[in-house]
Amino acid sequence: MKYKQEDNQFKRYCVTTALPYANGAVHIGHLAGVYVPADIYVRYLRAKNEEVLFIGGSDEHGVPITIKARKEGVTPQQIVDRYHEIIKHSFEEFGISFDIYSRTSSQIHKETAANFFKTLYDNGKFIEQISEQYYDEEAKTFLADRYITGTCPHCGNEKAYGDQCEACGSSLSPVELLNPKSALSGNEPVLKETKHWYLPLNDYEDFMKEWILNEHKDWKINVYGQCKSWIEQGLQPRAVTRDLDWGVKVPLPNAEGKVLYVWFDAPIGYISNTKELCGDDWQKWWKAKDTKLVHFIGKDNIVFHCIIFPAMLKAEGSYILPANVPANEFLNLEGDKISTSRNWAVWLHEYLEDFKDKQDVLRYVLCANAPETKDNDFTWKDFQTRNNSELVAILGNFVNRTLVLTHKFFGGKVPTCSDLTPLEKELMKEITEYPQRIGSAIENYKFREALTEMMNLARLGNKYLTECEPWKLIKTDEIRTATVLNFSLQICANLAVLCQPFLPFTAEKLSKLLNIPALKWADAGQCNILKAGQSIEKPELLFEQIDDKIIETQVEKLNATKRSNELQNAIVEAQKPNINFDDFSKIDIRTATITDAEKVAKTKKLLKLTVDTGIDKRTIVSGIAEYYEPQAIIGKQICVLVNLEPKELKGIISQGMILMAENADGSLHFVQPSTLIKNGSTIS
Ligand code: B3M
Ligand code: ZN
Repeated sequence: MKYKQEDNQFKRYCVTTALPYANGAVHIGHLAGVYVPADIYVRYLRAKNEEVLFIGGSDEHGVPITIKARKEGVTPQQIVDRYHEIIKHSFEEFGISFDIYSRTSSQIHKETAANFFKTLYDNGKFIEQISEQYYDEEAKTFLADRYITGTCPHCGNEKAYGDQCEACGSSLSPVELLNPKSALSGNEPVLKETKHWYLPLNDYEDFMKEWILNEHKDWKINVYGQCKSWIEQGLQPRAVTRDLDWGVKVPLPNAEGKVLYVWFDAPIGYISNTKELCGDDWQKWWKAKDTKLVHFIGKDNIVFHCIIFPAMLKAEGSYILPANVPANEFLNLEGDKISTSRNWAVWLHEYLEDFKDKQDVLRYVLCANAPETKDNDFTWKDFQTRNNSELVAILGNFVNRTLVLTHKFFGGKVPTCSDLTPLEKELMKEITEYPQRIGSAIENYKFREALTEMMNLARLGNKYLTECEPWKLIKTDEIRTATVLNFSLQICANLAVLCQPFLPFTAEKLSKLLNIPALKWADAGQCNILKAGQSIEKPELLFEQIDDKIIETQVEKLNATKRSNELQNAIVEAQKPNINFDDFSKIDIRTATITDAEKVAKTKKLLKLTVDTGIDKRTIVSGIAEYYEPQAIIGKQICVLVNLEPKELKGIISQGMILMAENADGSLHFVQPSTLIKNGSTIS
């Protein structure tokens, strides 16, 4: 054991969560993977009276942010200002209890990151390397991989990026692209020499083998496995700078146009945010050997937090290393990978709008279904079931029955507990064990298990009520009924403490109903939290049923996204062979107005239309009955091919053809002039 800090030496906890990129909002995948488990962890630690710091913030650098800004014609700063606000606000409302949520475009971060780099540089921890990179001569700038598009050498996709082909999934380097083009000017980029600083990870291989592979067998299997495969493949020097104008400037002379690589500066954001919050007191959170540093992240961030950032900290020399990195796998949505670009997500800020005061329902579902050991799926149906048959039917029901009966039989005062039967004695023993059982699951990052245990206590309460039937007992034995309800109320009080980490809003509500302050973990596990005679508030439901209609609305929202994505991706029909101008001039298209419309009897698709073509009033039979109601289209202006040979359809002579656009899903839509035009005007 050379590097690992021992568990029994920890006096305080520094808990970080991955900094979300400020180029999009936060969705349920982020929440289930990182923020909900981290928040449960710190709320539990606080309830245990531990000294804990909970750090969050936005990651505001990196190329995707500059790309989004260019697309929208605004500055990168405007992009991150917008999303930082949305993210920060939605976390707050959702009850993610950060001690600070700051951002990497702050001055203190720029200084902290630049100083960190400078320290490593001054101590000779980097190597300098010159390499050839693509350069746009018109825009006078080096091109980030994402700014170069070209043909994928593997599958022929013409829109592959310099780092990846999204069609076949292969990762690429920009020089592999055929016909490379700069996204800035559209020109072919040229190769030009550029100097960068590299962290020689290969020098840290032995350290990683010892520290992770030998000493940290306690890390989660998915985390340990990824580290092992990285280390065994051999670590390579990693560039920590980029040619880009958005980021933390490289603090060296002759480094114009160079910034720190976003994955170099972002994790330092944890440190800067600590400084911002704690001032001079920041060091104990990052340098004291008795601080336990824990990074909550998603599985795509493992290498950065387990290998690269620790190598940076090790190179600097005065920092502690993470004691654990409990990364989760991914959460899918209705069977598909969550995707920001395809808008396939449940966005937190939208959830908070659609489900007012239901933060705990989502927190519950995301924890109960957290992708702790494998990818998991979120479905709205499951969301509904977990709400209705677990939160409402188990936890809510138990508390409500207890409160209602206390009011009914004992005027809303905690009744006196008299002689305990073996049933209560057994129950009491069980209750004592819950805080420790739940706590140890949380300490081992088994949040699903912890939540199940908490719910088991509510199940126990329900079973107890069902067995004792106080609503019958009251007729024969008031003293015994008092004991049963006292006991049930004590279980409610225990739940108010033990559900705090998972369901903080509910815990608060329940404590208010019971007239108790927010209690500490150590207060749980006992059956005398409530004193006989103390009054409790009028019952109020902790949770309400979510009915089918609400779920259908959400499912429909997703279906609409799916349809719109399908339209975007649909293949466009190939162009027909060329015609000459003479061919074209034979076509006579005019503006016209529909003056009458009716269904053609015994057909599904046909409408018989009367149209005013400006030349005459005529009949046209059109195959649009599946898309338009006759009454709804009278008065519409349309375009008509008027010199098409008449044709008989179902016994009606049709004189011309209405121009329709066919959407990718096969639906037909009128082609209309953009403003009202005199009927009979030519279209050319
Ligand atoms: N912003 C990547 C991500 O959101 C990155 C995390 C930074 S943590 C220092 O997946
Ligand atoms: Zn490809």
